[in-house]
Amino acid sequence: MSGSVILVTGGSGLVGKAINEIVLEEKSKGNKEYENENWIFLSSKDGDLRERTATEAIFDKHQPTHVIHLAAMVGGLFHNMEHNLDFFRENMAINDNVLNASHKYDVKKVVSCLSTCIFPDKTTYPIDESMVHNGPPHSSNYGYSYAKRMIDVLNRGYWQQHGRRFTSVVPCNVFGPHDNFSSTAHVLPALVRRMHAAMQSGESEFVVWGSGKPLRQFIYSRDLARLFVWVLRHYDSVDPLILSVDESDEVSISQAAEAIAAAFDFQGKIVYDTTRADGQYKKTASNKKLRELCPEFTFTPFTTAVKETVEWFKVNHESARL
Ligand code: NAP
Ligand code: GFB
Repeated sequence: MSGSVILVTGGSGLVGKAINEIVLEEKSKGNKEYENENWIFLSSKDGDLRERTATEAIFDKHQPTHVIHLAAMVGGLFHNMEHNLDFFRENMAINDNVLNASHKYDVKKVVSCLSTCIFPDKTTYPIDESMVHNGPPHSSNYGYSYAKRMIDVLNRGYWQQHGRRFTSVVPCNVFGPHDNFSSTAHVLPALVRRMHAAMQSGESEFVVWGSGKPLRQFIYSRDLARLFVWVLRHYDSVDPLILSVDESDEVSISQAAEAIAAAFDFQGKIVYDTTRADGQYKKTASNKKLRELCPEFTFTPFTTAVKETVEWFKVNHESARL
């Protein structure tokens, strides 16, 4: 897309950093697809996207032709449970401002981000793209879920009323380098941070919260980044597209904890604190539509991705988001 200006909101986060790395790698390899493309990765320091004037100032400054919209208030189960109102209001404001500015500044295409955790809690499996609005989400994260669902509503409105090509992708749980490893984190980065500390202090026992029984599909941030770039270039439907590993790649929280323990070579005992919530038991999503569109795509094996993330954390933990 020579001459394009691609604005990535949330460009300093887990997914944004992965896209940045992929773009730099492809440009350094001389990949012609990236020739004369200007990629701009934003953080909140560039402007608070909850504010309409700050949002429009960013669009006025950069005049983007394309937008990958990642910026959001994001967090794991426990952070969602305690802040559903904030998750709803902040994400509603960010999403309305970014899509309105994209329309106002005549952006050719926007790819926004939903999540497989926003689907109805009572559902049949596997979940597919047609089910986004088929019932209430899980109670633990209704704020985030409803705000994300409104992206799809806005996209359909901008298409019907203005012919705008605004679409969305639906990743499963994402992990990798540059993640948020703090107390508001998702399970994998939280376990990485806590396991690293346990190794440092020579603990013989490691506590995983909940029963360890819930099931999750985890996608490596670098794989998601590649898929995001493909969607930006080649996917032209307004309908959301699930970007997830296969149903057969689904693992339990216990298996995920074991993989992290193996990556750290932790020899102690893993125990479970069942006084902590489990959240959704499963949210198994089908990637059938993606597989039909990108039959050649290969995902990084889960244990390989965990090992790379753990190695990154060991080297960068002092500058990581803790
Ligand atoms: P993240 O690491 O928490 O990064 C969030 C990004 O949004 C950061 O760049 C942050 O900027 C920016 N941001 C937050 N509030 C902002 C505001 N008010 N104004 C401007 N920028 C703001 O999140 P992530 O995991 O990369 O998630 C990226 C997208 O993927 C989100 O839309 C999320 O909903 C979606 N998603 C994530 C997962 C997952 O498991 N992580 C799963 C499915 C979907 P600062 O760095 O300056 O704070
Ligand atoms: O990634 P996570 O926090 O959120 O995973 P969800 C929660 C599961 O991991 C629960 C267990 O079963 C927890 O009991 N777990 C075990 C832990 N140890 C820990 C730990 O130290 N920290 C955390 N956080 N969990 C989120 C949604 O659901 O999925 C968000 O709430 C978001 O909105 C995200 O969309 C992708 O996968 O349950």
